[in-house]
Amino acid sequence: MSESTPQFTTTQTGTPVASDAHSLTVGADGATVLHDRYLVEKLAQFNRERIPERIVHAKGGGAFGELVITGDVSAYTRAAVFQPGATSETLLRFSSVAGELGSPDTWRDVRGFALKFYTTEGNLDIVGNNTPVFFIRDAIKFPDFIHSQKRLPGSGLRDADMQWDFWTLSPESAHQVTYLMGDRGLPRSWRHVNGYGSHTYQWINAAGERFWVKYHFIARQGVETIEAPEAEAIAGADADFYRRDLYEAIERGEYPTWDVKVQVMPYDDAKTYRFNPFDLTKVWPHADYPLIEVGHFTLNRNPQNHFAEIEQAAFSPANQVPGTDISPDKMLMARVFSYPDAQRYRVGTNYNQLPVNAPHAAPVHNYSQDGAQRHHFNAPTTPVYAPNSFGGPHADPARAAEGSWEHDGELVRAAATLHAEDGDFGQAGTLYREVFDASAKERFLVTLTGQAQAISIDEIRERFFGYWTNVDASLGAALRAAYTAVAAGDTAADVPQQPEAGEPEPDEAHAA
Ligand code: HDE
Repeated sequence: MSESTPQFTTTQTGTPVASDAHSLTVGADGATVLHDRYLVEKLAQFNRERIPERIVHAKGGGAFGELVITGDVSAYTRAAVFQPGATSETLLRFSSVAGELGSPDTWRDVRGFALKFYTTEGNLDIVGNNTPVFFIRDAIKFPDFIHSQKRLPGSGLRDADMQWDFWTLSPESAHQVTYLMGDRGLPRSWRHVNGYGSHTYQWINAAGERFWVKYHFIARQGVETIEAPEAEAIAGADADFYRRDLYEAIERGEYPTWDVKVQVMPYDDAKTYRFNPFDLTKVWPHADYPLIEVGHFTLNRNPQNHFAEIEQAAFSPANQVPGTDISPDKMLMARVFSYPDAQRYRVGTNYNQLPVNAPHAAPVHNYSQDGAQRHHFNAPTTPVYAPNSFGGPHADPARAAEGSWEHDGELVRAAATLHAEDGDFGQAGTLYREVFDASAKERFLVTLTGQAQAISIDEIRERFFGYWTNVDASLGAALRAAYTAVAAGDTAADVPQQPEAGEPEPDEAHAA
């Protein structure tokens, strides 16, 4: 409790109130009079405490910290945030994808890993997940994908038929679904997940040379996972398990740290690389483009107010800084529109004026004005239009000179087509055969067998077996046998064990 002298309760406009426990009534317990201004204000404010939850990634939590650059990547980017020795205040929000605001943290899901670096050149947001790829490669399917993962319109219930109908009709999903149904779908805590920018982004160095990069955030505390029975028990006992873990760890002074690394692809490689380097369902094998050290960030400060600083936090791939930019990844281009649109709807048109979303280390100079809840405004002497003759802010010629890839027809054509080794199942198979160890493969088979049992429509279940056979033929056979055995009432002991996986493809060193 506060040590200071107790303050009088006031209205929202600072007037001390007569009572916080008794409405203004006729006599001690008579009729309530409508001109009880504080009663009316208190009830009306209460009715408006909720803003629309995020349509995806609704349940989450986060903390603040600091990014420290210990490597030297100045050959690839001029961004001040990534220069040797630079430090930047950081916000990281973790989340699940499909669950609503009150859903259990430990439901099987991909985890959001949304970073905001408050840099001296404006805020840089890297809004990724704990997996390096995604379910689809075209944004037009995103609303459909999310609909299929949420609830049936009639019953309001989640539904395995709907989930697997979408996934088995969208083969590009196989890589990400392999991650999801594997151990990474059940993290031990948010502290024990890696983060990935997932997309290919662009870096531009001081000489204007461009590079393609993929961001990796590697948990120093290690990637740790839990098994389904434990995750289900926790979901019933504590829906906020991950949020509580992160908050209490930071309160204990146990500050989690992630190493920041990048894979760098020379600009022209993109035109001939064996995979389409802008295809979000693919990783770049580390053998092709090894990880380069950039620095690390540590979370060491809990939010003072969860609603103000985490629920209202607005992350967007549109928030880039000089020396970074987006790439011709069509998913990333659609996200540049969608996130600010979602935040204008969810938080309000001036959402970037809220302290958590405003730049903390860079000024704001532009001609936007007014809009609901406008808080910051230009000096009266600043013109409200450009061009002008009165010294108003003007564009940075260095940025205009940077140009970009849009004029490079060969690159845009390369980005527009699938490349030699593009396929929907190759990297999923490599992940299963080369990254999952024997026990992970066992858990994977048990999880998928359970998924097969939850599917009620034979045609979808047949496609389900075909989908996993395309990932790995031996997995598909074991899965069909396991399902058949369980469906026939055999005990788990009779379920065929995981057969030896097929021979791994050469040169498919899958990115961890
Ligand atoms: Fe999101 N996504 N997304 N997403 N996403 C949102 O923005 C969207 C995608 C991710 O902690 C929304 O403010 C589209 C990929 C995270 O606040 C929304 C597409 C990746 C978060 C939205 C994608 C993500 C979001 C909902 C297909 C990882 C939570 C509320 C092109 C690489 C950020 C909001 C936070 C949130 C749109 C796909 C990660 C609706 C259109 C790919 C971590 O705007």
